[in-house]
Parts: sequence; C-alpha cells; structure tokens
Amino acid sequence: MAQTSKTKVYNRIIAIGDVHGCHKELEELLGRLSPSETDLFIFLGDLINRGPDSHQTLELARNLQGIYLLGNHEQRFLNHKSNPANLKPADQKTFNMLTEDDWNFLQTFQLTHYETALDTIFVHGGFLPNIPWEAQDASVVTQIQVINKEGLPRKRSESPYSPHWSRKWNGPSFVVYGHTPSTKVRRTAFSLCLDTGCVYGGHLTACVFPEKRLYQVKALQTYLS
Ligand SMILES: [Mn+2]
Repeated sequence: MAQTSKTKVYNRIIAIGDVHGCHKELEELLGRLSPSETDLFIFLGDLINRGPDSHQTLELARNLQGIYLLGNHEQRFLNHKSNPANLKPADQKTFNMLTEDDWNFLQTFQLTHYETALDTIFVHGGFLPNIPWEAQDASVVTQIQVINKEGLPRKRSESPYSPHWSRKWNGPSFVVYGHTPSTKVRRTAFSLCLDTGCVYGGHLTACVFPEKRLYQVKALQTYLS
C-alpha cells in the first residue's frame, strides 16, 4: 500500500505526465484507470496550453483526489494574469478559455511533492545535482532540461549537446517528472520521466505506484509539430 505524507492511506498513487490541454486523451486514460476514493493522482505540471482544451482538462483534473504540480506553462500564465499582453501569441487561445474557477485552481498548484513511503519526489522539470532539492528555485524546478558546462540549467534547445539533468542525479531520493518530452518513458536508476509528448502526437502516460505500472493512451492527432 502506498502511503502519503497526508494522514490518509491510498491504494494507488497515480502520476500523470504533461497533458497540455489534451482533454480527450486524459478522459480516456482516466477511464482505463477507473479512479476510486483510495487513489491519489499527482499531475506533473503543464496541464494547460498548446493542446485543444485547457478548460476541460482542468475540470477533469480538479474533480479527482489530486496533487497538482506547477509547470512552466502554469507559471507563465500566473505571472501574466494581470498583463496578458506579455503572454506569447499562441497562449491567447488558452487564456481566453480560462474561467475564474480555473484561475483559482491554478493558484493552488505546488512546486514539488514528496512521498515518504516511496522516498520519491514529484516535480515538473527536475533538479540541479549537489543542491538540496527543497532549496531550489521555482525557475529551476519548473524549467530545467539540461545542465550546461557552467553547471546552469538550460532548455534542451538552447544547449543541445549538454547532458540531461537526470544523468547527473544520483538520488538518494527517486524523482518522477515531466517537461522533457521523449517518444518513450525515460528512466535512470533514480528518475522516471512521464512526458511522452501527447500534444506532439505521442502518448499520454500515467504511472501507478508503488508497482510503477505504466498506462498509455495514444494521441488522437498531432496538435503541435
Ligand atoms: Mn514544461
């Protein structure tokens, strides 16, 4: 049985990778998982934007018993709520869909979640090695992909020959994350990435703990290339 840091005991802890507004795929994935009162869902961030319907995605997610992690997209939206002119042009469609309830929900998203019984940290982007994970900035944990020669966090596209942060992470805690899309689930001894690029026509992936069983739904189409 997977226990959480809250007092309640859950049978399953279910982590879900980047949904990016792919509400139909999320609905299908949830249908296959058959959520119950004894499940805890952990969304790994970037629930919104890019895909077809961020509003419906947030509705599906918030009706579960869940923990919702902040992705770089949620962070950008929250930073620009008072000044949407600073959002990227492609963000406008999502911005126009969000209701007051959606905004209130986004404000509850947290940076990290730690499960004691699993000795596992859940986060959107990841961590720098050699710094306590609890002490790392929001801009690092929501955005890191690779680590450059100077030891700084960068996007993969900015520093394509630099190693992924997960290659440098040697625990001791296990990390489950999203944000760096791959066609397949990416693993190391101390990490697991569940962003399998649904919005790019890949898959939406869930992982059920403690057994680490994967569930995947194929994207209905390529929403973004
Ligand atoms: Mn992201």
